[in-house]
Amino acid sequence: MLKKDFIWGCATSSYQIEGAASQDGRTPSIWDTFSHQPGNVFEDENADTSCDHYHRYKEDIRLLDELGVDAYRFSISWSRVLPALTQKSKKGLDFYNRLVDELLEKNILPFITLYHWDLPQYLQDKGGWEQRDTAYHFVDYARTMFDTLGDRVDNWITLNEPWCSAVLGHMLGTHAPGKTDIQITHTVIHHLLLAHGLAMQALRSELPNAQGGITVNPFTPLQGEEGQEHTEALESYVNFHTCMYLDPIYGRGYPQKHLSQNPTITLPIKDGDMDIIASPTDFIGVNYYTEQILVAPINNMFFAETLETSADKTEMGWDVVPDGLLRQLHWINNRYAPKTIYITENGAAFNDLKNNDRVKDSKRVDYIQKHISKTLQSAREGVPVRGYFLWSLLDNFEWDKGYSKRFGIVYCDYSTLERTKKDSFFSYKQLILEHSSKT
Ligand code: GCO
Repeated sequence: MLKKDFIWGCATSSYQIEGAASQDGRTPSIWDTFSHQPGNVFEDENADTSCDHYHRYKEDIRLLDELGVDAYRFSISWSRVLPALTQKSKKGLDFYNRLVDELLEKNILPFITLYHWDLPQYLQDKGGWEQRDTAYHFVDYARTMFDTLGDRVDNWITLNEPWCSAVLGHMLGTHAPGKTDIQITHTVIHHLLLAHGLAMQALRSELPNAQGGITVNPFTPLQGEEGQEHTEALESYVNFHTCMYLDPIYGRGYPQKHLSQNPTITLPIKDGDMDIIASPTDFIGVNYYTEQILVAPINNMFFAETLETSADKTEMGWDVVPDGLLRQLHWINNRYAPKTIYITENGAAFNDLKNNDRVKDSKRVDYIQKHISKTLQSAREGVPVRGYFLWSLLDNFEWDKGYSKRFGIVYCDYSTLERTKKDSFFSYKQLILEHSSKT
């Protein structure tokens, strides 16, 4: 159990930072396969080495310690610990044992994400998330991790952003496994949510004192123009991109309006599935980066037009909208009344330059400060937000954008792997210090 009312943290994910892609028996994930296929990732980059966190985790934990965080959110590479369907890797499991022990020694709470998009390739070869069996394989893997780390880890996140796995991975094809099929997307959504629910049930039976939840990236855009067509466009958009996940998790089933608007689409629901998916969670993880403004029409890929605004933009081209975080937290709280919300990711990419061992990332300093201020405002206004995890500790492999987008508060020189603390590292440290004394 957490002793503090509000926890401060940093987040990363396995494929984005670990490297050591084929070391100690690790087998490929769908992201290894995808990134090695030409044309999928910016400049055909991959994360074979990335930040080499697998070998440098002690140095990275020292950075977390210096930063003064209460908690560290990281994910497990499934194919590192289970390199084949029925084979456990002692070396792979030992890496996470060492990582957790090192964190605990520094008094940093581990928050583990079980699935941050790196499905083992051997499961993709059997159909991946299109197959119901994958949900059951996920639970076997989750149990392995509960057995291995459950004596020391109390906080578990089943999936990170199932929207990305489903929509980017199976509808838009910009993420692994690179498919573009709307029916498959829906099949995958259901199997991902089933996997989440089954893992929540396994967590309750294996680790009754642990806390569990899921991390989502809700879309709660603003309506750009008055009028019914715009209201309807917004509703359809939110139904497909947000409520498809949160409604079933909170026991409301899938949004019927979305299904009736798209009568050819089917969901592979079996008896009892919706109860499994609605298994109670202890918290919801929210990843927030930006807010969009929408107007009609919605095209056949369920995307509405977003309005160009004059807001400052990050290197991803995303508007900087701190108030959007406040609005989103209230929206979630009003609609679903979760027990606890953690901001499991928030941060920004900017074009950072290193000069004489200094990275002056004043835009990131400002971004972080403003979003934390809105997070704390939401708590004062009654939203049960109990923690903030900055994305990310290190610059890392930003999926299809490769290394071109830097989100870290620590700069990574990818040729030497040297880490340099950016100005935002020191300002976040200061913010943690100031706020921790108050909570
Ligand atoms: C996500 C992922 C992270 C990204 C981060 C920046 O939210 O997309 O969880 O892995 O790197 O969000 O885009």
